[in-house]
Amino acid sequence: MAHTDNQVLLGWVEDMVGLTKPDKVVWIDGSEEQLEELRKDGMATGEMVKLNQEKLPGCYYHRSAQNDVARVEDRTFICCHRKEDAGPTNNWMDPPAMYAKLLTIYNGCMKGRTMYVIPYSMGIVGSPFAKYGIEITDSIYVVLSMAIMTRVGNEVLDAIGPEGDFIRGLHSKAELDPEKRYIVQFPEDNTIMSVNSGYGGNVLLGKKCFALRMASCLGRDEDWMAEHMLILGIENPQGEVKYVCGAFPSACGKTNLAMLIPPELYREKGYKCWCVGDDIAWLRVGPDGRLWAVNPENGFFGVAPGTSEKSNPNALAATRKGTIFTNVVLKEDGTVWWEGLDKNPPRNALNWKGEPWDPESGEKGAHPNSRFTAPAKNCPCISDKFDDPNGVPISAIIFGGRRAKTAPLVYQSRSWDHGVFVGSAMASETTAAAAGQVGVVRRDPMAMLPFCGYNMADYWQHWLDMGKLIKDPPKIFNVNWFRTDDEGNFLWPGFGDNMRVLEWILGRCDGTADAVETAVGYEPRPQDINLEGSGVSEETLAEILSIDPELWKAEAAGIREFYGKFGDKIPAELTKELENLENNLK
Ligand code: GTP
Ligand code: SPV
Ligand code: MN
Repeated sequence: MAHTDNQVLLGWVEDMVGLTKPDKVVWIDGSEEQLEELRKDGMATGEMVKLNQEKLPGCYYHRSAQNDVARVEDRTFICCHRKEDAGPTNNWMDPPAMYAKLLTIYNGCMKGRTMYVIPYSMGIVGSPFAKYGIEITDSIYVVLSMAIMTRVGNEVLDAIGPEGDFIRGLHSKAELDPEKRYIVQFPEDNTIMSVNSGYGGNVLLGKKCFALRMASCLGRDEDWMAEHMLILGIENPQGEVKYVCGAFPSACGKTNLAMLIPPELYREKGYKCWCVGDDIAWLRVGPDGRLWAVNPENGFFGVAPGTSEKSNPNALAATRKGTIFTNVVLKEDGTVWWEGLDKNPPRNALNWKGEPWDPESGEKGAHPNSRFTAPAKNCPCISDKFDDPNGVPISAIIFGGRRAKTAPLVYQSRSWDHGVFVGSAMASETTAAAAGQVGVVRRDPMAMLPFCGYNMADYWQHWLDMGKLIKDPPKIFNVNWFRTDDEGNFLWPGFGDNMRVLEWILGRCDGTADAVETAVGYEPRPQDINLEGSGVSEETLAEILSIDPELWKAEAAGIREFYGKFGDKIPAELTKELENLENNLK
């Protein structure tokens, strides 16, 4: 049955069979016939609901357990031998203790169930950038989702070959018991273990567990970077395409920026945007001394609420076929709905919990972290470089987050090292993408707080070291689309209008845009951003660009306190940048 004679791989699968004791083992070969069989099986168990095939061909609906709707950061662990290597921002347990705990939970957990063995690739199979994994799971939803989000099947086993290495991933829904839910990375053993969850990021192990937590460790050891970043191509009227990466925390706008449609004014001139990736970038130094990015994924696991024909028509179009919708509203006609899709909440529909839903009840129909799992190829603005094994050269790195007051619309760092400081000092209001309180400001360096597989201070050092390896480094910026007025209304229109900020950013990269130096870095003057047709006045823009010294003094104090957690591991370059900021604010 197994299309491999890799003895290490076969031996590990056999061990996992011995541990979890499934009734049956099925190897995922990547064929459409097998996936179609699994969709039927999923419908028989109720795990998958077939949607209206005329309106949404190849689309299915899935509901997670009600206690299992987001990543669980408090139950996510980095298990390496030295606690210090996981650092103060990760949960840690000694590997033997964690293995002992997990083996008890996994023992016999697949009795009466089928085990699926999914060979998958992060990156283009056979390309030098690709890394391979095997995910074992007892969830059909996971198999079908992995087949959208990654490249799966026999070609991956061929690429691994008889001796090749791979990341081991064991997932079981087990009892979906939140008290026994664990998402565990063992970076020193190339192993991921996830149990008692059935929700996206906890169980689609190629994504955050592998492509960020494990890969960040590989990047540290092999001189590359695994980042929580979108990759966007911006084509000017001359047909030249420049690429940028953007790191924003979960549910802070990566998918939206990655699929941006420029305002009419720009489209008329001939500007176009192309999506290379919406969540994860693997970055390496190219032979030309520039930083090159690939998107290791093959699909989008996007936030549904707020996605509309107006806000993100490209994402919406991507979900019109071959997509799995999770925890959205299920309509009577077998289509789907969520808050922000349009102004017509459906009657006679079921909410994300599967209950009859009254749109007038004031209760939300879709879960705030409901999502779509859509093939990247469906996206109308997918880049022609999406499948290019070399990736794309990066001109700018853009950090950002949700800040009601402190951060200005955009500023540029003075240097690579200062840019690393800006990334390390990122903070953002929490969102529904993770279990826990929403809307509280927390520090989320490089949008990697929940995803860095090692000590964050060593990670910052790695960024500084990479800066020395890149001959022609990208310029580093910070943006904030979320400044509000005193009533809490967003001051900046965002979405397509973010093109206006991108234009300034690219202008800074090629030396054509003006800026003034402020306490935090280089900022545009209001007249440096094209506001034509935006409905934003220069006065409002001046307000969004303004820096309140008192808020920034508090910000600097917050950064100093955060740095304090890392003791003397903080790179001297960053402490120097912090002192510089403090002095500028005096
Ligand atoms: P993850 O998939 O969790 O990593 O999220 P993401 O960073 O891709 O976020 P996404 O683009 O899905 O956006 C999340 C939410 O932010 C949605 O509700 C959007 O409507 C909202 N959003 C995105 N861009 C903007 C913007 O420019 N302005 C405003 N006001 N809201 C935005
Ligand atoms: C995020 O939370 O950043 C996501 C969704 O992209 S998940 O895959 O659940 O992590
Ligand atoms: Mn994400």
